[in-house]
Amino acid sequence: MPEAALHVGSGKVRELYALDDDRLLLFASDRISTFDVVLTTEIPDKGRVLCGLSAFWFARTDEICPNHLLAVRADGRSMECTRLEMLPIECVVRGYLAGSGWKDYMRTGAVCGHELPAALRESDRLPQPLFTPATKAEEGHDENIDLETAAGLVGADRLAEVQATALSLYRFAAAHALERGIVIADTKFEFGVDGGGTLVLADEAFTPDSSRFWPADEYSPGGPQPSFDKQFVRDYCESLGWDKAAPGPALPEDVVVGTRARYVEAFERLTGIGFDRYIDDPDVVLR
Ligand code: PZK
Repeated sequence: MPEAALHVGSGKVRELYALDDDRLLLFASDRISTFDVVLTTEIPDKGRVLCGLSAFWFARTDEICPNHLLAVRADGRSMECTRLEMLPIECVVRGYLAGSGWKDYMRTGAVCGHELPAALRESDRLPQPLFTPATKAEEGHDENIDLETAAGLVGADRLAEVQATALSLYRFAAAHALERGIVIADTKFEFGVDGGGTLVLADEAFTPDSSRFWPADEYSPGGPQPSFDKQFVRDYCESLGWDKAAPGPALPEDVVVGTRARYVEAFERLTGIGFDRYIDDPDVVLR
């Protein structure tokens, strides 16, 4: 892995290293999580797909918002990034009613303080995309918060900037993805602020780990939708009657191969670039 880099953090499937005072290295492993548990079986090239997709979106959204990407390393799974002061909120945008948004709507008729029309169904497209911030939980699940609470955490002016930026990013990517057969139902951004006070998009962007990707040709609101990337894994785990406690089951070879193919398909559809070309030269997604 990175030479002479200090390990500074772990996500469920990623690692963060310090390169120097100004730069970090974000390493995307091939680990996969399902039902909040990291499985023992890896999906070959999953980390490369996610790193490549993030880099692709960073390159294409630079005019909407500057981002932390400095370089993609030759391994195709490591990003050199600008070190930022991170905002203490998760910036979620929802275009469709799923996950905790659907749960909140069923309970209260609203999502993060946004009142919604009555009689929406699970997975329905929303009248307009919603900015639904959440707290960053050290452990367990992020908690949805209303805009007032979010403003208390980052300031009203910064929140307004983050909301407008997040909605612009989502509209851009969701339209691009839909033309290529993928519904981006929702997505989560993390933003930071650089030394000059400029808002900068950080972390990963529009990957299947930070977003809900649905196959557009199977979209059928009124219930949950299949996941573009993880459905084979979920179906296999459900078929076992696993209690969803760690460590989780090992995956059989056909589930691994099928899941790898779905990640590669997502990459190729969204980027229009052959995955082999990315492996050959990761900078191909930046051009
Ligand atoms: C940062 N994380 C979350 C992600 C992990 C942890 N550009 C940045 N500057 C400063 N801090 C961060 C970033 C970014 N991105 C991100 N924690 C800090 C995280 C992936 C793996 F272990």
